Amino acid sequence: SVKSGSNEEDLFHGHDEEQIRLMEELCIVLDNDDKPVGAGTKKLCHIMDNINEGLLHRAFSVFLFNEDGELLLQQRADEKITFPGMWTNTCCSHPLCVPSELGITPESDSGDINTLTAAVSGAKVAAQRKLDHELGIPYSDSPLANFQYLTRIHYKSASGDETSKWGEHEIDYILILKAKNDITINANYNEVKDYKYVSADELKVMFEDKNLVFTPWFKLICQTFLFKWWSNLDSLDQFKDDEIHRL
Ligand code: DMA
Ligand code: MN
Repeated sequence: SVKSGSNEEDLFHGHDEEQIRLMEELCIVLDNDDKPVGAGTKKLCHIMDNINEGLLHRAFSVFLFNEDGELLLQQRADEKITFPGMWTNTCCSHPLCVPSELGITPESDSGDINTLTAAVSGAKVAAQRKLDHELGIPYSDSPLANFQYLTRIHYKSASGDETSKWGEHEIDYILILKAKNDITINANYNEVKDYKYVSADELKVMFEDKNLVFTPWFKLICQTFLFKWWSNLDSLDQFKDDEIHRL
């Protein structure tokens, strides 16, 4: 019984028009094993009442490192409906329910939609699109072949306190992008309030600052995997797996 939000006015009250419009995007709805079972609007997929009934969707998280091994962080715009103003990894969003982002091509067999290979290639296409949309990073600075897929993370989190109407429940594809040149950035301030490159030590100092708030998925990834990956950027293949880590 997926709810469309009992009171439309109330759900979107005071929110940004552009961000409300983006809630019409079609996300990929999943079963617990990451198999696509349908399409759901970004709005329906992020309503906590639906999440609490088990609604799950596909997402990706990009970690972009510059040539000095610093990680590009972003602070989410205050206009974001979910997790506004929070610091997080370079870019996150959802592969949409379109062939290129489901990872199917005209040559694909009908069964390919259920393969990890297809899902990974769809996530990379979506990642390239959103690096451009959020940070103005041109496609030439994010060639699909340069994304390294590492693993999947399944997590659930409310946006704000437990009374929050919005939240996340995703299987999140982790993609690493190691820049081979200076990356052009032209931030879209409807998406991103601020951004900065940090070393691992600088990030740890940020975590001590009580004025800064971090997204729950970024904190989970930091607590589990990030620093291991970060100190082995030249040998990331050892961390690649076919698992879904339930965090
Ligand atoms: C959703 O990110 C994806 C993850 C991994 C949390 P988001 O809220 O930034 O998505 P969008 O930019 O599409 O609003
Ligand atoms: Mn989501």
